[in-house]
Amino acid sequence: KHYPAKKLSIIAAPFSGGQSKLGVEKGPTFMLKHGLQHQLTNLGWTTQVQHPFSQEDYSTRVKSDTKDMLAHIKRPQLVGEAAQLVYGAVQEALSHNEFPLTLGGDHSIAMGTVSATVEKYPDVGVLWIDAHADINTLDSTDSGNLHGCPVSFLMGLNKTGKLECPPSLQWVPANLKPEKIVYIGLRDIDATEKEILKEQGINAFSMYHVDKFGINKVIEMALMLLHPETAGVGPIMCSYDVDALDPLFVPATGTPVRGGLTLREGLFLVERLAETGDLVGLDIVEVNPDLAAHDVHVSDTIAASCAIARCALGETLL
Ligand code: HAR
Ligand code: MN
Ligand code: MN
Ligand code: MN
Repeated sequence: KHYPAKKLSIIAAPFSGGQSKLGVEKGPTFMLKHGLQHQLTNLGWTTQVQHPFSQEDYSTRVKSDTKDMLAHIKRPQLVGEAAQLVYGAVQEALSHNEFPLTLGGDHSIAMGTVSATVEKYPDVGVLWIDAHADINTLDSTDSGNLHGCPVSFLMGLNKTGKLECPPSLQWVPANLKPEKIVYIGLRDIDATEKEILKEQGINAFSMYHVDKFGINKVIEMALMLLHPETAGVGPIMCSYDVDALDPLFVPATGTPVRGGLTLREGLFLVERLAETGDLVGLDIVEVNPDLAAHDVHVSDTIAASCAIARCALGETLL
C-alpha cells in the first residue's frame, strides 16, 4: 500500500563506533557481495545503493580518535555524526517515496533511521527485533557503548539525566513515543533497562512470550499494540538486529545470546510484515563478518541477513 512504485533505497551504513568490536562496518559490503541488490531487483523493486559516509573515513577515526569520550561514553562525536548522515539518507529516500533499507553497521545508526521515519509517518509503529533492549541512557549504561542506547535518544530520555547530552547527539528529534515501540526477541536486558521499560510502560515480547504464544500470535499482538485504534493496521518500521536470531543461525555478530529466534521464526516475522503492505522502512544491523570462527559462520550469517531483507520485501515460499 505504501510503495506501489516499489522503489528501494539501499542505504549502506558501514559504522562500528557504537560498540567496541571492529568488523561490523563490513556488514553492508558482505550483504551486497552476496547479491542482495540483484535479489531485491528480482522481487520487482527498482534499487539504488546510497553511501551516506562516502566523504568520511569512520574506520580510521574509530581506531585513532581516543579523545572522543564523554565520561565513560565511547565516541559520542563519531556516533552522532554517523547517525546524522544516516538520518539525512533516510529522509531523502522517504521524500522520494523510496523504501529505505538501511544496512549496518552497529545499531547506533537507528537513531537516524527511526527518527527520520517517525518524522515522515508520525503514527508509525516501530518493531525493534533484538536480543537486547538498547534503551540504556547515558547515565545507566555500564559499557558506555552507544549501540546499547539508541532507543533512549529516540525517546528523549537523555535530556533530563545527570550526564548532559553531548552536542553531537542533540540533533536527534525525540519523536518516538513509548507506546509506539514494541520489542520482540529480548533475552539479555540490563537491570537498569528493565526499570526504564517499566517506567515508560513499553510493550515487550521476550523469548518467553515467543515460546508461550508462538511467533504469529506475538506479531498480531504487537501490531494491535502499535495501532490500537485501527485494529493493528497502520505504518510499521522494523529495526532488525540480527542477534535476535539464535547464534546457531547468525554466529557472526558482536553480542550473541543463546536461546534466540529460530531462522524460520525470524523470517516469518518479516514475511508477515510484508503481507500487511504497511512496512515503511527496515534496518538490518550488527552483522560482523570478522567474528566468525569458520567461513561457514560468515556465509550462514550473511545468507540469513539477506533472507530477512528479501522476506520483508515480498519474497514468499510459494
Ligand atoms: N545492554 C548492553 C549495553 O548497554 C549490551 C547491549 C548491546 N548489544 C547489542 N545491542 N547488540 O542490541 O552495552
Ligand atoms: Mn534519492
Ligand atoms: Mn542486540
Ligand atoms: Mn540492537
